Amino acid sequence: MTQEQKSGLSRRALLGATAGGAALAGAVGGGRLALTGGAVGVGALALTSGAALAAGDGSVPPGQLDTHYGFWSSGQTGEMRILGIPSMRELMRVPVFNRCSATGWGQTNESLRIHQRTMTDKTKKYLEANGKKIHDNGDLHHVHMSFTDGKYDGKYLFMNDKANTRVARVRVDVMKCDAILEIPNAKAIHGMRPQKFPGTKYIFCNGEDEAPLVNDGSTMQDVSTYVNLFTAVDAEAMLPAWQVMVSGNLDNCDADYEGKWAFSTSYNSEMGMTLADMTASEMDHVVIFNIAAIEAAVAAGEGQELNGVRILDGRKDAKSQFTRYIPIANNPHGCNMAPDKKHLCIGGKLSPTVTVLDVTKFDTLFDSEVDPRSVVVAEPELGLGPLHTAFDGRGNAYTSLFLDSQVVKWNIEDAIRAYAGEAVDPIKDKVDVQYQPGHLKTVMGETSEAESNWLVCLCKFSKDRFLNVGPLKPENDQLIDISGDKMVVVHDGPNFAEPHDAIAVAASKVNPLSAWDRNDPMWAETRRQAEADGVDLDDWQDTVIRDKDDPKKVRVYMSSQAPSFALESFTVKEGDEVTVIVTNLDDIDDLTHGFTMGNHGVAMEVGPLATSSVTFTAANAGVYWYYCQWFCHALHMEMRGRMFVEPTGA
Ligand code: RUQ
Ligand code: CUA
Ligand code: CA
Repeated sequence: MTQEQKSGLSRRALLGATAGGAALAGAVGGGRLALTGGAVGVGALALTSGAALAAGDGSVPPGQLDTHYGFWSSGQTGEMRILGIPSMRELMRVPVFNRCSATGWGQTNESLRIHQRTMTDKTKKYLEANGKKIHDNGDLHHVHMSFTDGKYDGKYLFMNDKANTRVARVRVDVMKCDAILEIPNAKAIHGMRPQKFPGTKYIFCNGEDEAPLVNDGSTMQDVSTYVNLFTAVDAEAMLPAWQVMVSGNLDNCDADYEGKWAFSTSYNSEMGMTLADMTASEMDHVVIFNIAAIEAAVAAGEGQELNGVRILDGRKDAKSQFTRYIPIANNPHGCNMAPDKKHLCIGGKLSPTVTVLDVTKFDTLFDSEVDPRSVVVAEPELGLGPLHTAFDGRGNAYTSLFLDSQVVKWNIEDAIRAYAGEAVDPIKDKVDVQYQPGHLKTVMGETSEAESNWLVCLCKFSKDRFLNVGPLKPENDQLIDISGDKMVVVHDGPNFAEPHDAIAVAASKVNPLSAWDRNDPMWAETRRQAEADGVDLDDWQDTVIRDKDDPKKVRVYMSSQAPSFALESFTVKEGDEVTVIVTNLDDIDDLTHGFTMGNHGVAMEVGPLATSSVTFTAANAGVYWYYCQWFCHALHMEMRGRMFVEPTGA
């Protein structure tokens, strides 16, 4: 609770931006924000200054820790970000689908192996033709944590890349990406969710874009050959488990709390190829996937195998037991399972409604010829452009209204009573957000342990909320206090492209290490090579090895210990393929070194007790300095050495 809210004066009222009602709303929310002594003492007059307002928003005092981790996707930036909640302080960026200058992600041999592990032949051919090793962009929409028994288990974070049809995994213990899977056959993985119960055996992945199943140019114009695929990924192996062909495309998805179903929205049931065609029909649908029926058919070898994955036909015409289609109005979008383990909420997008489905009734859809809409138990009209829904632990839902630029709080049970004919208004509150919200998340709200304290609302536009930084504006992650009857926006958080989605996890669930295990699987292959070269990575070393079979290849092993590298210089020849392997022998908390080779476009992070390696060709004779680019010591600037590249023939 900020000082201005305590005193009943909202920031907006002070700035004269909106009507007085907002000021009253400001006085109601719960007092969860820790107050600094300074904030308490600030007088009403001082509130008009920017500094006083900022102090009021700094909800977690310096030196104190947040109560929750926020894991943010970054959309087209392609990385995962970690923020503290409620302070909204950015704590870390974890490169995944992007190229990172600071850490060398996308350049180190360890990261290249992760990128290339499941690359399809088509992608390899494309990259080779374009002189590239990997796709170094991505469109990371959704981050979700692995589950055990419907609760976050703190083991993995999974995320999608819509741009290049991939899914990645981040290990929570080290907060690094350890697996990237390019999903064959499907196109554009958009919605992505881990199975909630009994645990995350599968990651469910929606293919959004339609294309011929065998996309080899033979049937490009014949849209009747286009399909969309729903993919289940084995979460441990990070390999595809099975795929189901569907009617229409797939947008967002979620899973139930019994391990029986997965569900996906489809905005293009029309299979249209133009905007007009995609929005032509009154109704689109939600697809229900019957996991047990699919697993049985896969085990029995039904369907077809393509590029190593078994594909079942779950399209409407196939009349299988794999899927059911529930008609939903007009281009639905969000797909959110409530923590009551019963209700699934579908955002109407072009329809002002959220459709509530009772997942405990889904069995009936497969038993007999029932009306598929019989599982709809509520359909409250909430406002314009409902996209996503979040939940608290008190039976309330919070839906983002993109067109209205609002968050609407409504009660699920009241919506069900209203749908049954009772005269009850399910809408409890609405709050303006700035501006055009997409995703929104409550703390632990996509698990059975939903809390009722904070809501983060990820706004697609900030417009006039921040200093102008040019034609490209930041976006705006807002923090909303939902502890009281009224929602209160308490914090604006400018964010670079794009705060697409986020989850908020209690800090007790997340327990990362402070130094690497020396035998971490991340550099198993590097260690194998070191062993073959007779190098002990656990010892202080300074070894230059020329490959016996391929004398153009040179491996340079060195350790780093603040403030020096074990090698003050090394010598190679023009044209050599040089691999530099650096082991950080400093086991002190927060002592990261780096290795940057001047004028070679080469830089990597070497964390405490980590081993990192990078390969480049020494193309020009001369002297080149390498240095440590992570500040590590008073003599950090002196942590450098020379590479001598001898002219060819020398
Ligand atoms: S979808 S703004 Cu990519 Cu998450 Cu709804
Ligand atoms: Cu080592 Cu800076
Ligand atoms: Ca449609």
